[in-house]
Amino acid sequence: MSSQETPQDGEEYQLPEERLEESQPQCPFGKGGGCCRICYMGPCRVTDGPRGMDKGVCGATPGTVVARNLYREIAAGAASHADHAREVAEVLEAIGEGELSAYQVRDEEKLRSVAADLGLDPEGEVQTVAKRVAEAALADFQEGGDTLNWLDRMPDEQREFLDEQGIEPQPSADQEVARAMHRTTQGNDADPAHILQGGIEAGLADGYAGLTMGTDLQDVIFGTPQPVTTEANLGTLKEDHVNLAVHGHSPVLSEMVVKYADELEEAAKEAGAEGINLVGICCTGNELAEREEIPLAAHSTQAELAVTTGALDAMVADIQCIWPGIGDVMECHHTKLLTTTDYVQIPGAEHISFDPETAAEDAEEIVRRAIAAYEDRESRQSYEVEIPDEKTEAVVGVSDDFVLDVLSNADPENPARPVVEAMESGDLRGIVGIVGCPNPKLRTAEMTERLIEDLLAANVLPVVTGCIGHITAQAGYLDPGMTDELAGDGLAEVLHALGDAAGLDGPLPPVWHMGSCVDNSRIGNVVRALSEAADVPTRDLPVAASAPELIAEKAVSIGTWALALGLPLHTAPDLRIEHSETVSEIMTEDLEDITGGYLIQEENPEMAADELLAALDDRRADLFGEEAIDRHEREAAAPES
Ligand code: BF8
Repeated sequence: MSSQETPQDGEEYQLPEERLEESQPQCPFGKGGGCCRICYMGPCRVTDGPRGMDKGVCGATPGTVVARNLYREIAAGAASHADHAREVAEVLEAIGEGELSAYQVRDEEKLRSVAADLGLDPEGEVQTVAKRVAEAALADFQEGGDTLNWLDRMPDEQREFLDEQGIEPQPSADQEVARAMHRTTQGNDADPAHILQGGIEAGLADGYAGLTMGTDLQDVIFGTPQPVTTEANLGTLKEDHVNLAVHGHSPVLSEMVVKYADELEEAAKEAGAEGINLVGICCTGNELAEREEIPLAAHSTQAELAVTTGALDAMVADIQCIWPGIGDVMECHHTKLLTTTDYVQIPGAEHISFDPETAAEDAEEIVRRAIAAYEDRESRQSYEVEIPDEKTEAVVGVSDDFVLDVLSNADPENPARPVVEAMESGDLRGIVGIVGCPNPKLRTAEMTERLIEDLLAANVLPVVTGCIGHITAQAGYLDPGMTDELAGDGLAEVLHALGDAAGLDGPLPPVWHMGSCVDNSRIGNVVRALSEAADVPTRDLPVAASAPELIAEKAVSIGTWALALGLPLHTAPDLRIEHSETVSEIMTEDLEDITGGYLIQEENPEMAADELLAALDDRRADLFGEEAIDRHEREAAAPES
């Protein structure tokens, strides 16, 4: 079944900023979390504030309603990542069974190390180990286990700490999501604190049976990234090439497109083009950039803009963050939108069902469609191509494996030592994982750029993923040539020392690109390694997380996972909790006693940076004593001799 809802002749399309403007004023009850529409006696608008009901028709309080809504957001995010990870696990299982010729194990060492960390036998034929690991992964989506296997990838100490509070996800990620939906139906779980505990458990299921499993298995099949240099922004499109953009999330599709774009280069030339220019959008862009050096053309909010250049011949998409508005823009250009996942179809798109078993044929068909669209562009009487002259260089693929290798080179006895010493001296005031999306509500104010520049100047290292990877690449923050300009003196020293330890000619870039949103697991792995090597619980490390422009439910579940690891979490826009004082208090205060993490909400970038710095300094003071806190401030204030 499909529908035709794209603009007809003469109608105009709008871009995200225009649609945002038209959506004003947005519903305050939706925004504050007090809109309950889970039963048909409502919708009810409940709030602890002055205007609204203090209970729904069923008697649900603002605490119940707000907590249920938040829990459902977290569960939706967990479902997205878990489904993504499951599909990669199915590919690994087929590799293990010798049933897929298009895919192989590219990183055998990673396969064996993941197997060992899961308590599986890492020895034997590659195919046998692959099957073993895939079975353990798929068991995390089935009934009957005692616990999620991938929780073994969690820091042990924090796992035990949460266990003591009775926090543990269901033994199957699917069961976790189903339980979340069931628990939050009308007339079920009504205690806000208890509901939020469920949310934390769903965040853990996301973090391990979603993010970590996804990254682990993608690294095994497609290779573990090492730093490489690529380019970013719409200036990476080339007028005289077949421009094919890959949009979505899973390398199972995009890696195959890379292969066939290469193989069909001659066919593109026969069609009159100079070649095929493959570029990446949103997270699949990050996946291809870090493994294949493919340019990062656009983040999700810019995907429609890429079409308006008139240079893009085809955009192929799989899952998640493919805005339906793209179909409208395509109608007004020659660009072909190709969807490939059977459960994701978009009005205005052509659907080519992609199946790992027929990956080669499907990918070839996709690339041939792009070449045909180029020929269509060329055959038109007139068409306008306007590619912005915007392009930057970016070092991407600063993976956890790379970082931990560099630290081991610097001090083989105790890899955490250089980091802990720099944290104590204040040369490295902390690390902030800056993750998530480009929200048009905050994009015009450059929320992310301003936050990051303030943190860098204060000697905080930002590590980034997802569309923040695109924003920082476009801003030049992934260029090692910017290290001395952007980083405070202490941080610059650390980045130079690590560059030396990595055997590079210069420093590491001021901001580290760790990959896609699924690759937030890489940040989790670095936190785990630091915690274990330094023997400091994750909830005591000067590490925080921020989603400064969050859009997706996936970003909410990733943030909840960070809270479960005991990290302070900053978000902008505010999470939808304003209408319940109880929920606001739990998330911003009480949670610290339960997981170690707590929520900071701030939409002003400079104030957000200050709050994050205060959170990091609190942890440094607890770890190293008050005197460690303001060394740099004292030095700056000292009279020159
Ligand atoms: O998963 S950062 S807009 S692309 S949700 Fe989506 Fe947000 Fe981009 Fe990747 Ni992540």
